[in-house]
Order: sequence, then structure tokens, then C-alpha cells
Amino acid sequence: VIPGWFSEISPMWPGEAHSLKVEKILFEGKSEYQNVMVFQSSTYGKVLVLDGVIQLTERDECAYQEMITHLPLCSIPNPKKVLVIGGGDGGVLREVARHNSVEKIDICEIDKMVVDVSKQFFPDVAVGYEDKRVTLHIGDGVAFLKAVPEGTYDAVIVDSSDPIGPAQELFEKPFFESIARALIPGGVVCTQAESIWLHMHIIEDIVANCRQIFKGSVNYAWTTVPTYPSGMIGFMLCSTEGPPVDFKHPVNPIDENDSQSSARPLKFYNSELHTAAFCLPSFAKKAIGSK
Ligand code: AAT
Repeated sequence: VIPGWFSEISPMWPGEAHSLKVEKILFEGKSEYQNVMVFQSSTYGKVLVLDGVIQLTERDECAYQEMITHLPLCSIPNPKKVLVIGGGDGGVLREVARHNSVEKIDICEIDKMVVDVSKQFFPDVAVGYEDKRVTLHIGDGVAFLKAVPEGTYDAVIVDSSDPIGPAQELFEKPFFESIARALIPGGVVCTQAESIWLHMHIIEDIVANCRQIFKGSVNYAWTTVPTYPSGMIGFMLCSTEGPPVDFKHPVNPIDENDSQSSARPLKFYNSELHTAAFCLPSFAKKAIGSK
């Protein structure tokens, strides 16, 4: 550990730790679920850390929040009801709100401290809460989904932390089963699905479960996020039985005109990247397969 630097050390990526130079620690707290920390870094803006793991930085959050949101929502013609699990910072809400067809946005975040801290220190991210269509539920995403009536949502986005701590069940089969139940026919889910460099075993398990549960399509896509372990992160994108969804060819593009005219233009996502995100390196293609 280098004095004056934050190093992201975790058994989920043994033998390596990305470091950022700390200008100032802005917040340290302990919630019912996890340690919460915010610091000002020298080169990535403010950083949100939960249990020692980076959740977002101001500089590169767009690469994650825009992709985890627009990959699913641009793949279906007319998303109306959207559920976000996790994502208490509000960044995914900000991105969902770009879609004019959306009528209702529910979010279920387990930790109120994440919401409060984000509103205090990350106003450009927490701005997502200002949209009138948003309803915040504080609670466990697993329990929330169990209570959702069958066929409620067009899309579910699981913006979850890593499977050590409160998010563990969000990577397990029963959770995916309740997502499938909660979706309309031809509905889509996009979940945070870790790194092909570090977590191929986790990804293979998720893929195997999803192939059993989602009778539409099952795909892995990825994006680069410099401050996430190994510099990239993936997403599992699946659809339920019903109108077919071809994730690689988005039917509901957010075009440049929309994003330019809005107050907050897209920084990362575009239609070319959308299609490219599903192309995998050969070693990953072999392990994950395609369908
Ligand atoms: N958008 C920032 C990226 C995140 S945030 C993950 C969120 O999931 C956290 O706010 C955490 O409190 C919440 N969470 C964890 N478990 C649950 C649960 N069971 N139900 C609801 N919300 C939960 C993800 C960063 C990925 C990091 C990659 N290394």
C-alpha cells in the first residue's frame, strides 16, 4: 500500500490492485450493509468506494452507466416500464430517463447511504432521481423481485456490486428466475457480469443458468472502464420467450440528434459501439459460446 494512494485490493482479483492518487477523503461511513467512502482523486474526479471496491468515478462512469442502460433499452422497440436493481448512485436512472417511451422507472437499492452520499457528492449522477417517472424503493433486490407480479416490466437492469457482500444472491439462479417472471414476453434483462480477464468461471455459471431460464436470446457484451478491475466489465443480456430480440442490431436507436439536443449529451454510447460490444476475443467466445 502506497501512502497517499487508494489501492483496490480484493480476493476477487488476487495478485493485482489498481491504484489512484488521493487528493482528499471527502466521506467515510459505515452503513448497515457496507463501508462507504468518497474521495477526490488526482485524475479521475470524485470516486465512490464500497467495501474497498470502486463503484464509480466521475471521469469514466459514462462508459458503464450508458452501456448497461442503452444496450438493453435500444434493443427493444418501445420500453415502457423499467426496473433497476442496485444502482443507488442514480446514474442508470439518468440514462433510462433519456428514453421518451418510458413511463415508469422503479429502482430497488439496498443501501440508503449510497443514495444519500451520491446526492451529496455526485450531483451529475444523482440527477437521475429528479425525473418524475422514478420511484425509489430501499430494500433487497431479491425480495423486491419476488413480490413483482408476473409480466410487469419491459426491461430489468441489474447494476449490482460484486458477488461478495450484499450482492451475492444477485448472481444466483433463483434471482434470474424471478427476473424472467417479472418480464413481459420479449422483455429484456441486462446484468453486471464481471470481467472476462478475471471471472470467466462466474460468467460461465451465469451463462449456463441464463440459457436454461431465458428462452429468447442470451448474450455477453462488454465495455472498457479504466477504473474497474482489469479495465473492462461485461454484461449479460437476455430476452424472454416472445417477440424475438436481436441485441446486436438495435431497433430503438438514440441518435446523435436526440443526445445533442438534450441538456446532457451522451459521452460514450453510440450505435456502432452497441453492435461492437457483442464481439468477443477468441478465448472468451470459446468459453461463453454464442446462441
Ligand atoms: N452504478 C455504480 C455501479 C455499481 S453500484 C452497485 C450497487 O448495488 C450499490 O449501490 C449496492 O449498494 C447495490 N446492491 C448490492 N447488493 C444489493 C441488493 N441485494 N439489492 C439491491 N441493491 C444492492 C456496481 C459496481 C460494479 C463494481 C465492479 N467491480
